[in-house]
Amino acid sequence: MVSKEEAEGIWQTLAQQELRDTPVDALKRDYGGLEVDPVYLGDDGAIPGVEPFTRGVRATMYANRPWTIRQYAGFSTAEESNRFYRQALERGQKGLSVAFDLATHRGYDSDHPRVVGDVGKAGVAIDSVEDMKILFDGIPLDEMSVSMTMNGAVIPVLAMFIVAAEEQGVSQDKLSGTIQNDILKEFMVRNTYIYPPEPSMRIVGDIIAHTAQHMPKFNSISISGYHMHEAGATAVQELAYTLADGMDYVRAAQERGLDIDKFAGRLSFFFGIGMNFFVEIAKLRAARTLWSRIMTDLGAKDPRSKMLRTHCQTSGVSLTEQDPYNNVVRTAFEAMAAVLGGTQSLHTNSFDEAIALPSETSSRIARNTQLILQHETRVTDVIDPLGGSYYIEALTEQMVAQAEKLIAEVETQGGMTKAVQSGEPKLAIEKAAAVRQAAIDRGEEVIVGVNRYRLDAQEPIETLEIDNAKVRAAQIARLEQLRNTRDEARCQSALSALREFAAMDEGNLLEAAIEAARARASLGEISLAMEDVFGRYNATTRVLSGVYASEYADDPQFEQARERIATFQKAHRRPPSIFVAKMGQDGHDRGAKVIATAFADIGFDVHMGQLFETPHEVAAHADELKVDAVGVSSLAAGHKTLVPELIAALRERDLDEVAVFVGGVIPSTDYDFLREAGVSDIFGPGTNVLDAAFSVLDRIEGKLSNR
Ligand code: MLC
Ligand code: 5AD
Repeated sequence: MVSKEEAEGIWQTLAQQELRDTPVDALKRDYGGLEVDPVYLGDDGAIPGVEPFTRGVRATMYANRPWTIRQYAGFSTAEESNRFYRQALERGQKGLSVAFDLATHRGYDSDHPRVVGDVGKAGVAIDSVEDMKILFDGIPLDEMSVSMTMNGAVIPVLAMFIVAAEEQGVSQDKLSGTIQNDILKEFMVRNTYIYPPEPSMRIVGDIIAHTAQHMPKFNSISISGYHMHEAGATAVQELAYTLADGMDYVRAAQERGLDIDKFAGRLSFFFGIGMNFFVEIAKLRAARTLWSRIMTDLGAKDPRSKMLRTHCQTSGVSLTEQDPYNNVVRTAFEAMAAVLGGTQSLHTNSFDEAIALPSETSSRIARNTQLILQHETRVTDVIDPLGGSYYIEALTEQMVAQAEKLIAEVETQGGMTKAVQSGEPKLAIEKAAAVRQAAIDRGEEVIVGVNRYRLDAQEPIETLEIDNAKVRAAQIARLEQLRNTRDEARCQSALSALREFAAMDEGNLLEAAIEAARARASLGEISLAMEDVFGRYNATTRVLSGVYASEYADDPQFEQARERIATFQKAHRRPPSIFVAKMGQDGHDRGAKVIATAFADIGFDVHMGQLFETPHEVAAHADELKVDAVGVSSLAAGHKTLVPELIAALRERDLDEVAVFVGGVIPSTDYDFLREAGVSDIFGPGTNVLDAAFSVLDRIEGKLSNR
C-alpha cells in the first residue's frame, strides 16, 4: 500500500494531466478564511482516479468538471420534443437524453393496431429518419452528447440517429453519447424486449462491435440497475445483478473475438438513487470497486477499461402522488446522494412523477435542483468528501462483500443470460418488492404524506396532457408521405439484405439497418425484417405466493380481509375472482405483480394476464375465466384510450356485471372521466393494498346482490 506522501504525489500528477494548463493549486478554496484543499487523502492508499476507483474515476472529479446535467425527456411529436430540448439547453441543461414512446420501444410504427393507446404518450414517437432529423433540428450532433434510452428497437433507432447526423453533415466518428442497449434487464424488469434472449444478445454484440470500430466517442451500452431499483430490488440486488449483466456483455463481445481493451472503455452504467442516503452513496463506491476487480479478472489491462462510469437517476418509486411538493425535497436529497457517490451524469425527477409526465414548471424545478447543487452548495469543490468516513467505508465494504456473493450465485447458474431465462432474479426482485409494500402498508416504513402526516384534502396540480389521437394522426400522415416518396426498390432491397444478415447469423445488423434507414425504411419495417427471422418473444408470467401473507402474520386487518373472503366462499361456493390486466405496450409490472401476489394471499382467485394485451384480448380472458372483476394496471398514460375500449369490449360480450378497477399513475383530473366510462374504483400510487382489496370486495358483492 502506498503511504500518504506517495499518494499525494500520485494524485498531483494525475490531477495535473486532467487540468492541462491550469495549476492544481487553482482548485484550492478559501471560505472566508477557512482554507479548503481539493482533496483529502488518508493512509488507506485510496486515491481518486486510481484503481479500483472507489473514490471516483477521475482524480479531479467535479472540482474540474461537474457531472453532466442530463434530463431524460420526450413526449408527443419530434417537433414538440425538439422545442423542449432546445429550451432546456438554454436554461442550463448540459446533455440530452431521449425518451421514446412505447410503440417505438417495441418496434411498431405509429400506425400499428396494437399501439393505438401508446403513440406519443410516455415518450416521443419516432417512425423514420425524417422524425429523427426533426428531433435534433438545430442541435449540433458533433458537440452535444445524446443519450438514447432504447433497448428493444435499438438497431433501427441507432441506425436512424447515425443517418440523421450524417444528413446534418456529422460523420459517425464525431458522435458522442450513449445508447442504453441493455437487453438483459429488459427480460428481468423493464419489459421492452422484442426478440428472444439469444438473438437479442447478438444485437448487443453487433452494436458493441460497430461502435468500437466506427464511433470512438460513443458509449455502446448503459448497463442499468435503475429499473431493478424501480421494480423493488434491494440495493445489493441492484448492484450485483447489474454488474453480472455487465460481465455477460463483456464475455459476449469477447466471444466475437473483440479485444477487451478495445471496447471496455466505452461501457457505461446507470443506477437508481433512492431515499436511503448513505446506502446509495456506498452503492456507487462499491460498484466502482467491484467492476475494477471484475474487469481485471476478465483480462482488462488499460485502466480506462476498469473505470465504472455511471449515470444516475433519482428514484421514481420513492415519489408520491399525495402531497406532491414533498417530492421536490426527496429528489434533492437523492440528487445529493448521487453526487456524493460520484456520478458522471444525473437526471433529477420532477415532482409530478407519480401523476403525469413532467410539466414545464416541474421540469424547471427538477433541473434547477441540479443547478443549485452545482452552483450554490459547494459540494463540487472537494473530491469525494465522504472518503474515509468510518460509516461510509464500512458500508461500502459490506456491500462489496454481499454483492460478490450474489454475483457468484449467478455465475454458478452460468451467468446472467441463463439466470434471466430461469426467471430467478426477476422473482427475487418481485419478492423484495412485495416485502417492502407490506412494510409500507403496515406503517413500519414511514412515507410522509402517505402513511403518516397525511393531508385531509389535496389541491390538484397542473399536469401535462398529451392529445394522443392528434399525435397518432400526424405520425400516420408522415409515414404515408414517406412510403409514397421513397425509392421503393432500394428500400425493399435494403430490407432483404438485413433479413439475410439476420438469417445467416453473419454480417453486422446495425450496418445493414443504416443502409435501410438511408433508403427511408420505417422503424417498424426494419424491426419486422429481423422479427421475421428471430420471432417475437413472449414471456411467461409467474405470480409469487405467500410473501405478503407471511409479512402479515397475525395482522387484524389482514385477518378481517381473509374472513370476508371465507364468508364469500360459503355464500357462493367459490372465492371472488379477479383478472389483473396489463394493456398496450406498457411493461411496468411491479404494481400489477404486487397486487396479484397480495390478492392471492388474501384469498382471491387471481388470474394474471400476459403483458401487452389489447382490450379485446382482456375481455375475452374475462369471459372465458368468468371473473368477477378486472383490475387494470396502467403506468404509461394509455388509460384514457384503453380502459373505455375494455369496458366496451366487455359490454359486447354482455359482461356488464364484471367490475373494472384501475390502478397506477392516473392524474386525479382523469378520475371523473374514468368513472363516467364505467370504472368502479381507482387506486393511485400509495394506495394501501388491503384498502384496495376491501373496495374490490364491496363492489363485487354489490354487483352480485343486484343480479
Ligand atoms: C469528466 N471528464 C473530465 C473530468 N470529468 N476530464 C477531465 N477532468 C475531469 N474531472 C471528461 C470525460 O473523460 C469525458 O470525455 C467528458 O469529460 C464527459 O464526461 P463524462 O463524465 O463522460 O460525462 P458524460 O459525457 O455525460 O457521460 C456520462 C456517461 C454516459 C458515461 C455515464 O454513458 C451517459 O451520459 N449516460 C447517460 C445515460 C442516460 O441518460 N440514461 C437515461 C436513462 S432513463 P471523454 O473524451 O473521456 O469521453 C431510463 C428510464 C426509462 O432508462 O425509460 O426506463
Ligand atoms: N419524460 C421525462 N421523464 C421520464 N421518465 C420516463 N419517461 C419520461 C419522459 N417521457 C422518467 C420517470 C420514470 C423513469 C423511468 O424515467 O422518472 O420513473
